[in-house]
Amino acid sequence: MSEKKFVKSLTKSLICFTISVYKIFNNQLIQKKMNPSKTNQYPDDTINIIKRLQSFYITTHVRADGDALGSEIALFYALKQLNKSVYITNESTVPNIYKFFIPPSGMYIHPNLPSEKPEVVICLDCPTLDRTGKITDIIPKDAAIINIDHHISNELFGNINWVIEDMSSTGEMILSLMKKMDITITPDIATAIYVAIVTDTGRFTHSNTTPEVFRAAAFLLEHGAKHEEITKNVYNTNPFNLLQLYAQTLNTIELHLDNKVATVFLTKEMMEKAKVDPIDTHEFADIPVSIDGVSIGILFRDMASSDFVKASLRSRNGFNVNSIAKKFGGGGHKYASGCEIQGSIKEAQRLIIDEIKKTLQENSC
Ligand SMILES: [Mn+2]
Repeated sequence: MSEKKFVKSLTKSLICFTISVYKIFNNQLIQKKMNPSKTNQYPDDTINIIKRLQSFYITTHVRADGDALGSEIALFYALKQLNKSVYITNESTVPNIYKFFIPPSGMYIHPNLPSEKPEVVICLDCPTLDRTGKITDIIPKDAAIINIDHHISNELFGNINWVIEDMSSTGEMILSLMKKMDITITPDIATAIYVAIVTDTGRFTHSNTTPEVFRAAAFLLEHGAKHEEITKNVYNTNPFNLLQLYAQTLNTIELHLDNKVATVFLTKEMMEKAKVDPIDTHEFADIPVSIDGVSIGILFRDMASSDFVKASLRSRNGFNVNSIAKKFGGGGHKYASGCEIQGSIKEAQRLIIDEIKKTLQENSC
């Protein structure tokens, strides 16, 4: 090697080394600066990180729903607009009803993963880091974690935590972030955020349907949200076997505690016979609480790959189901929460009803 070539290669190595040291130092600085036990009311720190750093993963909770996917996809397009390197990495497959709006590339489902490692991981709609499932294991140690969420049970696990409980959806938060960052709201972004809002408010029926929600929805329609396509795909493309399973689930309805609590079951056998993916049964949880006079509704579903039962709780009339779910290691929102209990559906039902009974008695004292 000539002296000139040697000097050139030495200089190149030195530059690379300096950049690496800077990156590590920079990320550690970000991680140190943020107090992990604090939540921010404003997205300013999030905006700073997005502006300063270049490579991002976006992720969400297992069994991603409309809000999770809509928020991820909207933020993905926004970061692309800013010429960032960005990938969506999720544990769970996308439910059929949401496939119509996923980006043509850049979305990875575990164990498929992008080869590029991120400087920042943005967790959306995810109350704990564990809820990202297998994605937890692929987060690089030196990556900064931004936690954006509206769950009351959020554990503030990020280096930055932008968590606002009284937001209708994570999608509504992402929209306000984009407005602050002057992102152009394209029809793709508007569609994704509309899906997030319409699903997390139960088609504008849950108690989180604020005037601000309608303003956001109107704004999104003005910016090209594909309203008819969303309605058709999310609500009006029920496969026949899914509706048959829905009918069977309805047949399992039971009333408890002076008809204040209603339960439905979804067993492994029912799902196998109907050939329905559990991920497509998410809406079934809304059945029992819709009964006149009922304040708490619960769907108990056998989990496919374990001996656990997933309980999805819904409530109204002020009853807090987050506190019930928390007693079994779960959580969520005041009016919609979930937890996983080992054993049979009948055992899980008895445990949860006993817990609700205790809470009702305490409250009436
Ligand atoms: Mn949500």
